[in-house]
Amino acid sequence: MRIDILTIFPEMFDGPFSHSIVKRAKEKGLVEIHLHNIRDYATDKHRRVDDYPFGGGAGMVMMIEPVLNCIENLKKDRDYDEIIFLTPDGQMFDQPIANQLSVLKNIILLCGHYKGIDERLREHVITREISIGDYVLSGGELAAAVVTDSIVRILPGVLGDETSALSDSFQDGLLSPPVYTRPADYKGWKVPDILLSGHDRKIAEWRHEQALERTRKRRPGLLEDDV
Ligand code: 6GU
Repeated sequence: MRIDILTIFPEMFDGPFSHSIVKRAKEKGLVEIHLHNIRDYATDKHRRVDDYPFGGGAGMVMMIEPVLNCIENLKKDRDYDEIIFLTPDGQMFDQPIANQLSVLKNIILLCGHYKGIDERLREHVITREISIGDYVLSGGELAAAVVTDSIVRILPGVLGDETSALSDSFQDGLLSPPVYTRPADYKGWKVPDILLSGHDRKIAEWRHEQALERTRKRRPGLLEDDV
């Protein structure tokens, strides 16, 4: 899979993509992540990427031309399955959307800034709009990093233990059950006996019950179908 990220702050991605699972996925050649500085596609001598809103008001608006130049340049070399704009008024991101995106070949993630981007880009160029939650970030970069991480970790071959992504919270619509490691007794804080029993079927049943119970208590909405 190939992910092209369009941003005015490419350095913001140095951290999240240089460690852990995303780093390993890149090294294994399972994902290519390309960062593009929108400012490099500005057309005037000041390398301007934003301008005042028509009709007045506070805040600046990202201009069509630098963004579109960058996208058109990428489209010369390959077709894109989705051109995604990260924005707080987009569709709420969740595990099913991460799963959908993870089967695509080429996607673009556009990070917005200022008051937003010229609406005509949204009408004519953007194919999908995603928000990562009901709060406002300074820009789309952190959201793009979140979306990228969630996609990359479920790409086939990325996780060593092929089943471990499947047992994630949300992957079966439930929260994950509690987990424990050594010691079995920490100063009187004991691990549930069932986990030490060696009885695989009973352990699986216990984990499923715990997952259900935890979901019922913390996120009952997840148990109602399609709400
Ligand atoms: Cl995608 N962008 C910004 N700026 N803020 C957000 C967001 C995105 N998702 C939640 N808050």
